[in-house]
Amino acid sequence: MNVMTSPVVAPVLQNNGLRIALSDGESHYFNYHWLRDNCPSSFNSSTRERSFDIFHLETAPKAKTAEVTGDVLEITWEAEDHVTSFPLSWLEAYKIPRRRPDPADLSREAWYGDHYPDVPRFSQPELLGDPALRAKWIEAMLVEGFTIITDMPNSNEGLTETAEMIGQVRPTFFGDYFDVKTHINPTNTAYTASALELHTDTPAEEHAPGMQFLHCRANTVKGGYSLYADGVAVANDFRTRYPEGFKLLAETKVPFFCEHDTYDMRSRQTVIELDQYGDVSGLTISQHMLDISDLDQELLDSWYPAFCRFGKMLQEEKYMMTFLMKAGECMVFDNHRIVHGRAAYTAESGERYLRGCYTDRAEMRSTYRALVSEGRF
Ligand code: AKG
Repeated sequence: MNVMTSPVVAPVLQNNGLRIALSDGESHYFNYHWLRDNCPSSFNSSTRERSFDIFHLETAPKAKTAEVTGDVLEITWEAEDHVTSFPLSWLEAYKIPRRRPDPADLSREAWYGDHYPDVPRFSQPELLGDPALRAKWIEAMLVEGFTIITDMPNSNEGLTETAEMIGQVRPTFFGDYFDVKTHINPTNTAYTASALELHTDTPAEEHAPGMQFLHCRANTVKGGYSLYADGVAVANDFRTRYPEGFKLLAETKVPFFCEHDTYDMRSRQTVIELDQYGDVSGLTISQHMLDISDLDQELLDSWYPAFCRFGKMLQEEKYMMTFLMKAGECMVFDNHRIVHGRAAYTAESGERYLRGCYTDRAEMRSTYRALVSEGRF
C-alpha cells in the first residue's frame, strides 16, 4: 500500500503560485517562479547544476493547469510549451522552508585546560590511506576545533599533502607557507624567541584563514611551550558571566592591522564571532595587531573593560592547555576558534622550527560532506 496519501482536493491555481494539499491534510503554497526554476528538467545530471535560465522567460511563469496523478503533480505552463512533473514526496520536503540538511553542521564541544591527553590524534600515513579516518579527523575539527597529527614526514611535502587532505593551501598576504623560527630581521613577533600571547592569525585579512597547520620540524630549545585555548569555551562562559561585555565584543567591529615595508593590511572584525544560530563560532583576537584608532572614545569606556576582562579570562588556567610540541607532530586547528600562543624560549639553547600553512573552513566542511555522503566508503 502506498504510504503517501494522495490529496483529496485538486491543486488551486492562484496568481503567483498554487496551493496543494499534502500528506498532513493541510494546503501548502508554492510559488510559480520557484516551481518552474526547480523543475527536474532544469538541471544537468552531469554537472549537477541548474542549466535552465529563468531570466530568459519572457513573462512570469504561471500554471495553465495543475493536476495530481498518482503521486505526481503535473503542471502545464501558460506561456511555454513545457510540462513540469514533481513527485509529491519532493514537494513534501519543502512544505516548510528549510535549509538542506548539512552533515557538517555539528555541535561544538567546548574543551578546557586539562584537555591535552584527550586531544584527538591521527597518524598522517594512516589518514592518507583511509578516507573513513579522514572523515573522523575532520569531524573532530568541526566538533573540538583542535587535533594533532602524528608521524608526519620531516619534509615540506609532508605538510602540503596533509593540508591537501582537507582542501587547497590557502595563501595569505605573506604567501602560501610560513616558517616559525627566529629570524635575523623579524617582521612578526612569531619570528622572534619572545613569548607570544594568545591570538588568532592574520586578523587584518578581510577573511582570516580558517584552518591552521603548524608542523613541528624541530624543538630542542629551552622553553617555547605551546599554549592553546578553546575560544568557544571561554566566550560561552564570558557570555554567562558578563552578558553586556559579551554583547559589546560580539557586536562592535574593531580595526586590525598588519603593516611592514611592502604591505599594509587592514580589516574590521568583531572579537567574538557568532554563527547563524547566534552561538559562538569563534574569535578574532590579536593584541599585537589591534588598532583601536577610530572608535568613539566614549564607546571605549565600556569596550576596553569588556575586552580586558575577556583577555584575562582567556589566560585563566582553567582554559589554557600547555604542552611541548614534538618534532613529527602537526597541530591542526580552527584559526577562528582556537587561540594559540607560546612561552618565550632561549634561541641559543637548541633549534625550534615550525612550518605552517592554512586551508579554508568552508572547504573542509565540503570535503567532510563529500566523504560522509552515502556509499562513499
Ligand atoms: C604563529 O605563527 O602565529 C604562532 O603563534 C607560532 C606559535 C609557536 O611558535 O609555537
